[in-house]
Amino acid sequence: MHLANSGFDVAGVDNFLRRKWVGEVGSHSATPIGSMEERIRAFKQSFGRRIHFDYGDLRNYDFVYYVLEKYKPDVVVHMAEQPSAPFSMIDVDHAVLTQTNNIVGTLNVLHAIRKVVPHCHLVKMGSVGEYGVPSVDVPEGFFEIEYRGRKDTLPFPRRALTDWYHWSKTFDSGNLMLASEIWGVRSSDIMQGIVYGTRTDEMVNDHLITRFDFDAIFGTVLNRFCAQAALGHKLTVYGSGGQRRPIISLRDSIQCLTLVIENPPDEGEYRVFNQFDEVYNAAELAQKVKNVANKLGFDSDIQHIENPRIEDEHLHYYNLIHEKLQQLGFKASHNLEGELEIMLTDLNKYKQRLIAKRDHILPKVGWGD
Ligand code: USQ
Repeated sequence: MHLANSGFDVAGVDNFLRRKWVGEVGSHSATPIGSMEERIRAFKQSFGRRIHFDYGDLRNYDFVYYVLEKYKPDVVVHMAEQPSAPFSMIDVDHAVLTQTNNIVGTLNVLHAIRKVVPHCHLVKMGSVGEYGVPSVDVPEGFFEIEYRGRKDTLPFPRRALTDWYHWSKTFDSGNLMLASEIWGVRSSDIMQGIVYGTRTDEMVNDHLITRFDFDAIFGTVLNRFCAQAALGHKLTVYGSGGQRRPIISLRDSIQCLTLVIENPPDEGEYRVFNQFDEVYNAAELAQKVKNVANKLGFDSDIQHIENPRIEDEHLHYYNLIHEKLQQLGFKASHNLEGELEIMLTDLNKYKQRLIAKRDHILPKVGWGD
């Protein structure tokens, strides 16, 4: 919506697996989401711009080829992946589904770009979780290394977070790098932190609002804490809460993606952005939500529960360099507290939808199960 509103011609592609999967794990979006036809109509009414749409699955190469042939895009923004670590840990079927969906979809996109639109810029949503949590500074993709007296510039080692989902993203990154090297595909690989927020500037009414998951499988930490505060559920910090993660608001994520699109890489270039704004640990995030919620009159409290994940939950070193987006002009558009206030106010409107799925707040999938 932001790109269409900025003058780009936009065509979307989706097979609605996200809403199907959230339904399968028993939950729903806190915000009510209409059909794609309704949403496109509402966008046209508010902004006078038409967004094109095709229903299809990236795992089907013929479909990917067809849709690129139909629109001949200058840019493909690929966000069509299974994005949940807990979902990938449910059992072997979900691990295989996550990795085949993500890796096969990306391979099909790369091959179709090569055949149909070889000069197209691929913007691929990766994850900062591809790096894991190493005890040294993490550069934006590449670093210079000297080993046994010789020097080279190499990809920074990916020792992803501890789940099959984050590893699927590292495999994608390798495939993007290879396509650039052998075919000259130009690509931007976005190592994005955890996104939070209920809206962007284009979400001017309920028909245009984005989905907001808060269940233990598809909800991400800050969104979950806000939903829990709005619901009157204790904020569920996993373990001691020392695990540090980078975060970025939805609004700023869109700002960054727009900058990446407006500043394409050279022919054959594979480049990496570390895309986030601030870093906190889970306990600090819970405290921030609690403070804002109490200020707004919600009765909110924090509870440390047994960590369902196998991860380092104690205070640890974590320093990711993030300069390239700032160099392109990125500036955080707000402070965290301000955005939390907007989220809590928005979520309070949908309290009945939160109450309806209260049973899906506590985690049921364990890494060691
Ligand atoms: N956590 C809690 N309480 C909760 C939920 C999570 O303490 O109720 C903790 C988790 O233990 C974890 C951290 O918060 O250490 C983040 O968990 P998350 O579910 O918000 O995020 P994560 O699994 O790391 O994955 C999410 C998105 C994924 C994206 C990634 C960016 O689901 O698509 O790639 O964030 S990052 O993790 O920074 O790589």
